[in-house]
Amino acid sequence: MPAWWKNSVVYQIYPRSFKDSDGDGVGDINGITEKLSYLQDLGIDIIWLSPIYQSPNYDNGYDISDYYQVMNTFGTMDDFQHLLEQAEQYRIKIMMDLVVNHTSDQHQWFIKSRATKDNQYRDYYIWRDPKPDGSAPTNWGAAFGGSTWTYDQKTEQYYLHLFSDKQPDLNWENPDLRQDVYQMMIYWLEKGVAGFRMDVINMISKDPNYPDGERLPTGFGDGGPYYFNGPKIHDYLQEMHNHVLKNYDTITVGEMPNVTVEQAKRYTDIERDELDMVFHFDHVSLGDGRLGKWSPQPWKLTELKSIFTRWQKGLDQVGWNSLYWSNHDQPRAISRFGDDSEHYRVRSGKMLATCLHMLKGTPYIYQGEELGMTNAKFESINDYRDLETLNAYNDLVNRNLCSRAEIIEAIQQRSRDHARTPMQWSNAKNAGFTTGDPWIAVNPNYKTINAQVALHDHTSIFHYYKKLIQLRKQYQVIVEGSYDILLANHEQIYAFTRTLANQTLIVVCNFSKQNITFDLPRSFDLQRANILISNLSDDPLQKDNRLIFEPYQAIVYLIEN
Ligand code: TEU
Repeated sequence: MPAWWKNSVVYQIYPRSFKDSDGDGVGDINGITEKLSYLQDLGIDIIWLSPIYQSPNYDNGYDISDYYQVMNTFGTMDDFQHLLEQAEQYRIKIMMDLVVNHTSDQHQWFIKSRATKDNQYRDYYIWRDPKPDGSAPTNWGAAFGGSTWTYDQKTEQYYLHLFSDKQPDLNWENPDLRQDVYQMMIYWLEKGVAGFRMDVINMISKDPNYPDGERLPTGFGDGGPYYFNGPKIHDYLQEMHNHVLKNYDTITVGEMPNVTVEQAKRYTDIERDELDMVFHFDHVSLGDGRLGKWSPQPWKLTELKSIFTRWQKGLDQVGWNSLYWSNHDQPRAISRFGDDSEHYRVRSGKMLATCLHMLKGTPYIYQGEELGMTNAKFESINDYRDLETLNAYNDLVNRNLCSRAEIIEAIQQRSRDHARTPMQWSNAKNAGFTTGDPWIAVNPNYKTINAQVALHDHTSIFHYYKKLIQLRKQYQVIVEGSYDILLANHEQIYAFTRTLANQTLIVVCNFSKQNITFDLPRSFDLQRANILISNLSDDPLQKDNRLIFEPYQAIVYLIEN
């Protein structure tokens, strides 16, 4: 019997933008509780809750100042306990977001650490002397711009921060720090949470020599080889398993930028007692240019298919895949991989859902994906809130690395804020998200794209996701079937099979705006096939397995031998 999380579907909630119950313009925990019946109707099994801990919200909760307190804006610990209890009534589990590569600079640990050079918390963080010329210990660039080091006048040392200067990296070499993290995890598991999504967990082990990296187009050095998948990462994860996770029936997923399939096999091999699955970034990095996501380039379907095939085949016998198109850091899936025009938004949204949910692994639905929410067409930089976006807008132009027009174009495609506009519940003011002033503008298309419309339209993306989730519960071939690619070199059609015992699924998705004629191998007798799900009503089958697919058409055939 496969582990329970292998045939589950996870729904990610970014609490700040999900539902505001008290009119302060920011989503909160009681707003989530209000919407549990909606999530039960969709059919999801697990909620991944982005951080709800105390935070100054410099990075919207990914900068934690107290792991044991609920963020005041989101509510109280009693509100969270009530959410847990209500979710259990709906048979929905809740996994927390574990952010332990760094804390907020307002965490008590860091306040004490930076006070003097010889207190017990000094080594909870990573302090280094300046180079002889007074410069930073390494030439590494931070994810949110600038150097990864900030000089502290009081103790005359630099501290490391791979993200922003308000997110100092924790020193996992320190066993006392690790024990404090494990105790905190136990605290939340004892409350009844089902597990953790672990934020950039493959960055917690750094090369102790802190060497300079190769120079990048940004002007900084590439520190990646010295902090991604570092020397002690497996020791730390196995220690975490032995001190905490082995005592609970948890789900764990490690967010891992720059992880390869081979490394993921080690992280998720059940025999190694580390994690259940990982989030890789290979597909969401498609088209990244010399400035990464801020210089987006065209991408080809054959590249996407090659990535999915590498991960499907690589983890088929050892480990397990997570499956996602978007999350709180990524643009909206339909705008990124589909077609958010009025004509093709719904159809391409269903096509993307078909493709992802028929792959082998645990699917993750990001809030609003089931409604076909799209990128916001913000015209002004003043509409954006995300520090990563705002830092890029200022830094890249000020350092003449791109023009103002180029960075605006890139932001309109890739800003994290596209995933963070308020959930669109109805055509009421502010899309029914808040009775107050929303912390970020609502996407103007909420009048027509919202849950109220979707629930009453049996042809909506919502009901299509609902059916995909039901199929997963009904057909074990979707959960366990082995994957093989078809038409690998086709630039418009993504076709693959899933096989288990005498059942074969043939999944066919047209990722293009064109009518496409193509032939499937005659070894599959499509005349005998049943159509499990389709995003259009018409049958594309001509004679001798010749198919004519309309733009963004998707079909899943089931053949039973
Ligand atoms: O993101 C990790 C990460 O790699 C980010 O650089 C993210 O992928 C990038 O912003 C995409 O362009 C995690 C969290 O998901 C993110 O929200 C946090 O800001 C970040 O870590 C720091 O905690």
